[in-house]
Amino acid sequence: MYAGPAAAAAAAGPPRRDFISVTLGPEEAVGAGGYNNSKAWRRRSCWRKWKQLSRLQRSIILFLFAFLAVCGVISYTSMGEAWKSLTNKSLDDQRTEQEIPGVKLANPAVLPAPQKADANRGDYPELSPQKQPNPPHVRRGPSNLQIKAPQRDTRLKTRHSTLRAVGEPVQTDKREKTEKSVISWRGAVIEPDQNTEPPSSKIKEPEKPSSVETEDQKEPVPINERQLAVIEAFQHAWRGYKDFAWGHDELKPLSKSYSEWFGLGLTLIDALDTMWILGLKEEFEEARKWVANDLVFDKNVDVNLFESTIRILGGLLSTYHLSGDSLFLEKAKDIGNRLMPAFKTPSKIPYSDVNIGRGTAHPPRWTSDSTVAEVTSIQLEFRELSRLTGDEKFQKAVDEVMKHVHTLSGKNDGLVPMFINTNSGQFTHLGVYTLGARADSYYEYLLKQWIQGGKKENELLEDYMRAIEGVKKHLLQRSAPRKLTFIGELAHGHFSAKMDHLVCFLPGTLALGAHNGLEADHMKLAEALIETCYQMYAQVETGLSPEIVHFNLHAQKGHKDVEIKPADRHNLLRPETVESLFYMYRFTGDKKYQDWGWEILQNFNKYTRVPTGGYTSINNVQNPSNPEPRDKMESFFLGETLKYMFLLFSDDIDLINLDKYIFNTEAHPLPIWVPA
Ligand code: DMJ
Repeated sequence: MYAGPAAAAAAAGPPRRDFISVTLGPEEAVGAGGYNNSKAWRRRSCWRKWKQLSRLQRSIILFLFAFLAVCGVISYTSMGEAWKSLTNKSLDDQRTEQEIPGVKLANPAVLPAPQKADANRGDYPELSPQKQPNPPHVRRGPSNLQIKAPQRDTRLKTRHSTLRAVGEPVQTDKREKTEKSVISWRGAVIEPDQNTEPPSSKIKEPEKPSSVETEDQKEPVPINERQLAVIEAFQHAWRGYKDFAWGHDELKPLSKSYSEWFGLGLTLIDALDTMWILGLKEEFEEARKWVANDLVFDKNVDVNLFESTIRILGGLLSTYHLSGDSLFLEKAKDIGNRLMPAFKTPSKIPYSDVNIGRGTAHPPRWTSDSTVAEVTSIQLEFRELSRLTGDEKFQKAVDEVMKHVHTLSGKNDGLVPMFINTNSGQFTHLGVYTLGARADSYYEYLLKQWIQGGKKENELLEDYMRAIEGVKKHLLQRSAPRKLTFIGELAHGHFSAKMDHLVCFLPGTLALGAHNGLEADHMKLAEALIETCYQMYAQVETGLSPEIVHFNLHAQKGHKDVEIKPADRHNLLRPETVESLFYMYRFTGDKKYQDWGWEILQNFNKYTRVPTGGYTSINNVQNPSNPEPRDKMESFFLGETLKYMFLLFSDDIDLINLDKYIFNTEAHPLPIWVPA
């Protein structure tokens, strides 16, 4: 029917291999004024028009087409990403909802893809990048808990509700639900991700949850009455912080306001992993939102390297490990990078202060010294950051400090002075030795780094063992009348019977060392010292320890072992004794340690609890009728004191298993790289 055009085309020469010959038939109709919208006609007419255009016009059109094509490709890619993340999120939501009915995990279960390790990582033997953690709830957990309902004592539930809801109607169902979710949620996740692979191995993609590993399931240990009391105390403290200090560093519970130190929400960050461990899902979710939306490190602010490392970096890293939520790792990387300028000193001994917005660092205004405990107690955190990111610079910087301090003269049988110069790299103010402020956590981190790294770094162990011998030789004494073993101080050859409450970390550290195979007499010493630390509470009118005590060396009628000077009788809600009680109970199972901790908690409730929310430091532990509240709740009360209380009262050795985790000096658990 439409042969005409085909014939014309044939006459014009060899037919072009195109569709025109077949489909151009309706052209006549067009010529007759009929409507023709066939594809072929449109193509040919376009082609004709194209030919009629000038070269310039054609170039412009081609350029426009190219431009539009590029735009199209770009927007397609970014929409794809957005779509993917939306889809992932909803999948995660579905997954968590499925695994614990009615309980939505705070952990979004999307695990991070850590940065690639530097090419030369092989030069650095201790560094081994982290294998991506399995989403925690795959290992132990929710599905299991659904099958076997946790055994719980109904009496305890009732007590919990009384504590939580004074003046509120009792709602048994709601209460039961809350408690169930608390147990499931927390019990599901406390497994560290350790990596024993050689450092050269590549960082792996996150493993997708496939099935529950049945061998790792176990009956959850029910929360007991004392733990519930800790949860109640935490919630009371948190309420004060939330109402009056949200997003600020510290709560001032009496004036119902806050104080700022770094302006980085210190209490909130310090408390994150405590909430996780206590199973406080709602509080955790809310705090997580603040971290996601409001925590900004790009600020023109000077922060103390040590404090921000142990509280912020440590808190973010441990929360990342417990929750598997990559938000916390991203934030940890950010603050870790911003702290690095501190190490740019002539000696590589870091400055005390860093401006995290400007990237500058400096010592305190009055000196070029740094504190020994500060520069030697940032290692667990920076080493872990290197392992997670594959970026060796963090570990390199802090290892260099330890190696340098290892070689320094000025020690006394392993005991170190309190200051070190950032220019010369030498100890200063020689001749004064303490296990209290400014030196304490040097000793703690020697042992803990050795454990963290799989007990291979012998210099750390040597320094630790030597130091404990130094303690025994120079600082150990017994008081009168009760012959309490205590640790004093040495100043230019003179012994002083002064002991900071801070020193009470030592029994716990000694016990941890003994548990890890060090000499049994370390455990004996730990037992003697923890008794002393307890007496620092028990012998005081409020049952709370002062900041510093002086021990009597000679019996005097009417005098106890512990003397307190007026300037030292404050209590800052510190954790060290409770921390050591926790280690002692874990390793001995002796219930007296739990009972001692319980007494301490009750006395905190009696003398430091502010009815409108929060707890406060007090000025006078010797005056029960007026302990003189100071109007400040330190972040470590939530980060450490209450966390260690909760763990002390627990009979579940897997609730932060000490063969798998090592606590930093702010009570943030980090994985042991090669578990025992
Ligand atoms: C905490 O910040 C840390 O435990 C540090 O090591 C010592 N001081 C406080 C708690 O007392």
